[in-house]
Amino acid sequence: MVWFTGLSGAGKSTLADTLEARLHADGRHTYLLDGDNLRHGLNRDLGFSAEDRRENIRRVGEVAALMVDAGLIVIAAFISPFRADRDAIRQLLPGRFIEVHVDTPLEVCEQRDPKGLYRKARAGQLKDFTGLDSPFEAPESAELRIDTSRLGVEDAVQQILDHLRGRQYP
Ligand code: GGZ
Repeated sequence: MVWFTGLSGAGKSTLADTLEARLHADGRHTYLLDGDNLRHGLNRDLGFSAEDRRENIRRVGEVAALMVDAGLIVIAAFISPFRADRDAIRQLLPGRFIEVHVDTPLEVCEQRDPKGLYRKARAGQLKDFTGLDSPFEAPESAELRIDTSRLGVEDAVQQILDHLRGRQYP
């Protein structure tokens, strides 16, 4: 599976969508898990406290492992701010967990602010916002690191596809 981690606005969903489209075009069976389809259903009881984020990622990891077992290429796009939580999923999927750190600088994410969430958080209307008053623990050994302020979407996705092919994935 390909696991995108990074700040809000870093470009995780855009990369995940484009990667999925490219894999589809190649006839691969994929499933995309992201905050949007999970936090409205399975995880709708969870907020953004550290405890809830941990539970969010734990459930996503379990679901992803089931889907990988079923033979799908699973793509996940979550902030997933805690290293220990991401590492736990790596343990669940030995040799099949490809971590992509979408390492776009906070200032760029904040400038993009596609949903106005950084503005709200700065105004004190949104608490526990990642990168501002809630931590993001950067990966220490992600398989790939992509800064979308320096690399275009198509080039970034090509880099991920090259990595997958190099591993003869799946
Ligand atoms: C971070 C928040 C918050 C807070 C709402 N902190 O850019 P988005 O809007 O579309 O994606 C973010 C999404 C994060 O959900 P995840 O499930 O990926 O988070 S985690 O892995 O930390 O559990 C953002 C929006 O929800 N959002 N409040 N306080 N992002």
